Amino acid sequence: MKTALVTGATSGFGLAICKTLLQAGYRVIGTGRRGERLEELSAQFGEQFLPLVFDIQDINAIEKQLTNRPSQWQSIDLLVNNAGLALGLESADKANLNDWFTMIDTNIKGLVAITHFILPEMVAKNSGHIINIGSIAGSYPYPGGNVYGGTKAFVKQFSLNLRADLAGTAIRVSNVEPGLCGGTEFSNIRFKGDNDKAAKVYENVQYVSPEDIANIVLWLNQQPPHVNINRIEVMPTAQTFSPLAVARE
Ligand code: NDP
Ligand code: 8X3
Repeated sequence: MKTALVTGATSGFGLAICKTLLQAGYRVIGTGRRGERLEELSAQFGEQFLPLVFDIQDINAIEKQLTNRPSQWQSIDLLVNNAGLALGLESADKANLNDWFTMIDTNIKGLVAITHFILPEMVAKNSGHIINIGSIAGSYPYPGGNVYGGTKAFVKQFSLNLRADLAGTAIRVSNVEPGLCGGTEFSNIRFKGDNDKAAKVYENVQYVSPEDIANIVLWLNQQPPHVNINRIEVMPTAQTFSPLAVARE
């Protein structure tokens, strides 16, 4: 039986990934700040689920929680670095600096801290798979994407550079790069509780669901051990490209 560690398990993609992996027979460690939600999930999922409560921005808390996890949960086969957020959609000159720092601390520093903790264990047993949740925002710039897109570009390049460092090992690394996805709290958080504004993002469009992303994560890990999907970019069929903007005089 495989053991997965999924960050950001309290909602959205992370919650769907936990459910899908549990249904597929994995044991799952789910993390997040909202302990009550994790306790509810623990009651729902039973002993195949281990909740760990910590803020991924807090390096000491990460180390403490992961070091103290029960012995039967020590060996991780699949790490899903999913916890993350966007804050604001203002242009760079109007953006809030603390929002930028929070995105960097969560999407970059939190992700690398978890990876730095778990990776040596995987190298020691020469097996494991790290699946990072990036974004199309890491490849395609858009107005107001500034630091959020920058953090996801980091996640993409970090994923590829991990592959380089892991040459000759059996450890796999994949970066999932979703586009417009609904059914999560992403936009509610981006727009700081303005739920009407958040709802408009998903109006009259068939978006990609958390279950779609969870199925992709499972599929990536179910590939034969010699197959590593480096990057996978996922958009709803309804989302596509536009011409570059030109400011005319
Ligand atoms: P949600 O807001 O629904 O879920 C985010 C999860 O991250 C929550 O479980 C939250 O847990 C956790 N999290 C956020 N900050 C912290 C923190 N400081 N410490 C610990 N956990 C934290 O969003 P999504 O499911 O949509 O997003 C998941 C990932 O997918 C993110 O990395 C996002 O950037 C990415 N993504 C989302 C897309 C979308 O359109 N929805 C598209 C492309 C990528 P808690 O609040 O309990 O701490
Ligand atoms: C979330 C997708 O396009 O809002 O990463 O940046 S987008």
